[in-house]
Amino acid sequence: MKILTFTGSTPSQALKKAKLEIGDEGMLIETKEVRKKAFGKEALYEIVIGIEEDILPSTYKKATKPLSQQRPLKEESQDVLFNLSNAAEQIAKVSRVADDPIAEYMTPSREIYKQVVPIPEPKELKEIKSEINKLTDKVKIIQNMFWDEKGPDIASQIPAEFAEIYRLASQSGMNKKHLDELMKITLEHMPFKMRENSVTVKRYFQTILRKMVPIRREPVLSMGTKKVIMLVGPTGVGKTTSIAKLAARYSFLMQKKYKVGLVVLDTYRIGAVEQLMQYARMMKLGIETVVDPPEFTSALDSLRYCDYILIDTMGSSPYDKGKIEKIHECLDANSTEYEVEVVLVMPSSIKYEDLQVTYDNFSTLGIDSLMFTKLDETMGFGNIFSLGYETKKPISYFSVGQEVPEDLVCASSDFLVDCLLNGFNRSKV
Ligand SMILES: Nc1nc2c(ncn2[C@@H]2O[C@H](COP(=O)(O)OP(=O)(O)OP(=O)(O)O)[C@@H](O)[C@H]2O)c(=O)[nH]1
Ligand SMILES: [Mg+2]
Repeated sequence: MKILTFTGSTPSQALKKAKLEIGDEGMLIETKEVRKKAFGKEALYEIVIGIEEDILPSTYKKATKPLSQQRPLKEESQDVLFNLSNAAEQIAKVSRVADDPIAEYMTPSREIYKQVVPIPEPKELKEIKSEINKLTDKVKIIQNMFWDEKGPDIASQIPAEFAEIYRLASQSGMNKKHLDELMKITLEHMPFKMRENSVTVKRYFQTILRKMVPIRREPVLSMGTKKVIMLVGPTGVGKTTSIAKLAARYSFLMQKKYKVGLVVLDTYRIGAVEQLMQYARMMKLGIETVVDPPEFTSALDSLRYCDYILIDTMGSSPYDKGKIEKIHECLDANSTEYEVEVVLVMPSSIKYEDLQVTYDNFSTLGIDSLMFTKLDETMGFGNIFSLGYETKKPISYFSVGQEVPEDLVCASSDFLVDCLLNGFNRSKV
């Protein structure tokens, strides 16, 4: 790989010069401020670009003579182009003759700055120059905002243009390890051309985010097939409300109207059955209650005429192994031919570590998919990404409010990415 440096009064100007000289294929390795803007003198920035020798333009190859044969730099130009591997020796020489290598670097008479590279600057470039400069400045401000607070990890290695999305994602509650992995993938695969500004970087990052989390498409039931769905999860997360929303969706809101039946396992708590009974009455749905596990099979059998059977369970603290065990016993007692799809319902308003503990405790039930509730009550959505990414379990639905049936959304990666980058917006539901 050839290591080349380019200079300019702004980083974007230096980058433009690099692109004119060697095209889009290079990799930006470093940007540094060589000289601050001073009275009467422009600032000077240097960027270091690495490029595979075989893709280095042939015209460029010819233009770069060995340093010892290059012409001296013209006084009026600060455009310096040299090959770092050869320059290593030269830098050693410079440091022997000067205390301040940067000052020497700027001295035209030194051997190291031999070639002036004429940089044609088309009119269009001039026109977009000021826009790019403004953008670069903004990005630099953001970069500085978080660079200071991070240690020497990936955050300090990522280019300035990534600062905005890095900050957004890290403030979203995404697990740090996942975020770093994501940034690494983005950095490795993002075409050099897209790195120019934070808009294209964000667009690319969105694509990667979309692929991060598995999503379960809502199935279309073929003739004669049935679906039995059980919602499990901690207390008060919205299981019963979600059962009511799903029941309304399958019965009335889809193109095909399905027959829906309900089962309540939560018979220990006063009011639990009554809550679902009310919805069942309103929607004229069959409902069965189960007190002991052996009754589970007969409850499913009595709803044999239904296309969808939705099972509400008692809310249990993730640490309450007894209640989870009771649900397990019901599943074990199922002697019908129906497979029960177990959906773990969790609120999006708790942090990733708590989601993980919840998942671990309920995982003994064999979780098939995830449902997140209360998206309307949170600002960060990175925890959802992290749990989906870590468990590889598909997300089936989102609950976005208390209203039955409207506050239910079929999961989609576009919706989730939009929530992460722009926040939850009811009008987009
Ligand atoms: N803001 C908001 N509130 C919700 C959402 N889903 C449910 N709720 C509310 O959360 C509260 C608890 O809902 P339930 O459906 O009873 O929760 P549960 O998981 O069945 O609770 P237990 O049966 O006690 O475990 C109710 O006040 C619901 O209206 C949601 O997506 N957003
Ligand atoms: Mg309930």
